[in-house]
Amino acid sequence: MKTLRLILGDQLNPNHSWFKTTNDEIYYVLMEVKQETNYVLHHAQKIIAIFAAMRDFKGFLLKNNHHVIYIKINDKDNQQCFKSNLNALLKVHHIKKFEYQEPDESRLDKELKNFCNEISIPSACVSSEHFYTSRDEVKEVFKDKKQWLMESFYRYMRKKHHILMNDINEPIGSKWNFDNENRKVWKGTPKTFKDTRPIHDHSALWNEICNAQIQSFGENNASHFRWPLNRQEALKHLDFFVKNILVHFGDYQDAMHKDESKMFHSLISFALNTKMLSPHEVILKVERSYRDNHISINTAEGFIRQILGWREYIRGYYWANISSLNSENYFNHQLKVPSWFWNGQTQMNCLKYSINQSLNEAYAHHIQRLMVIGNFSLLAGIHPQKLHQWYLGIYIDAFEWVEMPNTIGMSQFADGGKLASKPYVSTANYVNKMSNYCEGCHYSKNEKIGEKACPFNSLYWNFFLLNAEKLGKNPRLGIVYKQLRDMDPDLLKDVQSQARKYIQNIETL
Ligand code: FAD
Ligand code: DLZ
Repeated sequence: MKTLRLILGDQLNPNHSWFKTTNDEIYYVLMEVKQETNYVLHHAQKIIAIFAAMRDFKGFLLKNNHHVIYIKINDKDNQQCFKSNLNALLKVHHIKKFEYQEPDESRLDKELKNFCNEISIPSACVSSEHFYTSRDEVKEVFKDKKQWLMESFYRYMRKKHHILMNDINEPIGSKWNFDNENRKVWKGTPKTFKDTRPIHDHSALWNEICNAQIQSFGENNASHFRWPLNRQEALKHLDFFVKNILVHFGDYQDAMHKDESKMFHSLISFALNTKMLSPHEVILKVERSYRDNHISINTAEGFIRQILGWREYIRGYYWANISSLNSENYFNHQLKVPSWFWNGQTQMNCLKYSINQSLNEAYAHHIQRLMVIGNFSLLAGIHPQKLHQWYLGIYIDAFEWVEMPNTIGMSQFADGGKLASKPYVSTANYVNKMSNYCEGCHYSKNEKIGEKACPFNSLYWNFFLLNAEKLGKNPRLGIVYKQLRDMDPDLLKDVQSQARKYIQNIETL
């Protein structure tokens, strides 16, 4: 039966069972469409990466003798949205059946379900064969639980998939979690690694994107494009990471430095999220490296937890909470995202470095996203969904299923604490401890009040004062509220007025 199979821009998995055999009756379609480039203002590199990777995938399909229909952004018949293009293709090619892989985003999930209900031919949705868990598994694990503790889900996953477990199904090293050993400050040694990712020239593609008048922001780096864009490149990059860099990942996971955007992080999130790499193979490679005595248990466990634990948990959380994630705003924060989030022009060094790096590379590591940019946004009172749009646009790896729970739940506590047991916020002290950002900063990390006082300090205390009703009884915040009770009331008043001044003048910080 003549069948049309849709492949989305983040479904570039050459090992999917769809591609195991060739069939003259099956037509694959990939589309570059403004519907997808324009739902949020995207970083230039994200658009280039998706289009370039989709075009590469077309090459893979053709090489393996599959029929491919590829709609480029400037093709004259491109109607710039999935539905219209699909309807046209069904007619022109006399298609008798339509198939697609489970989308990871609820917007597209609904759209494609509706499309299937509207057409008169049979249709089918198949698994993307990527994740360990189904959409509902995390929800099942936590049924009836108010708080969704990642750690308990992670242990369940370790046992279920027998990862880093001994013969009697106990965790190797007699501990589930070695996080306490992962908090080292980085002072220049061990040396970081030269960027060995491939270099592509995508200037011509960038011209096509510009000709299509797609709006974007950030550096395009088109002529010197550094992201792995197919499975071979991603595997080579992963192998280099596991062999050379991973050994330092655990120790310096939380460290930040002005001259080092990547530290010892893997930079595999784009390849994973577009499904060029599978989470299973990444985890098995890391476990093998531990069993071959190349890395310690704290390193192996720390890295595997990110993918087997956090990544799967975040996805389950997304599908369980999607109906409320779009409106959740526990603290009723209303501030718009300051314009310097798009140009990096702020006098706060930590934000200046983290945002400029994101603009230049479409990448920031977890602690920069959480404990610098997210930390500031929560303390200042930025509207969580507006912030979510910014995060969804700027990072190369940002797809709603993973970005939204991280932003709304983990970083902004906008779900009232379902995902995180306390808000991830800090004063300048934490940023100074984990980075060298405070050196040479316009603001003073040690001051709470005064013209040069670091905004993080007054905003921090102001945040807890303002939200005492919502947070005061949280057992994990007992020390914070005791410190507040012990503070001189006059100092507290000054701190609050300093914070108010900073919030009112957020554009000029
Ligand atoms: P590494 O530090 O090397 O970690 C290895 C892998 O673990 C990552 O590639 C990723 O697949 C997985 N991982 C680690 N932490 C998380 C997490 N919290 N949630 C899900 N997977 C995780 N990650 C995305 O993939 N896309 C996003 O859009 C995204 N948005 C984020 C927004 C905020 C506010 C925060 C706090 C975190 C966000 N993260 C997101 C999680 C994390 O920051 C990135 O996965 C990580 O920085 C990617 O870089 P890396 O590949 O070098 O990761
Ligand atoms: C992010 C993105 C962009 C920028 N462009 C396209 C596109 O033109 N065609 C496409 O199929 N997918 C694109 N994507 C990815 C989707 O927007 C979407 O985020 C994922 O498919 C959801 O899981």
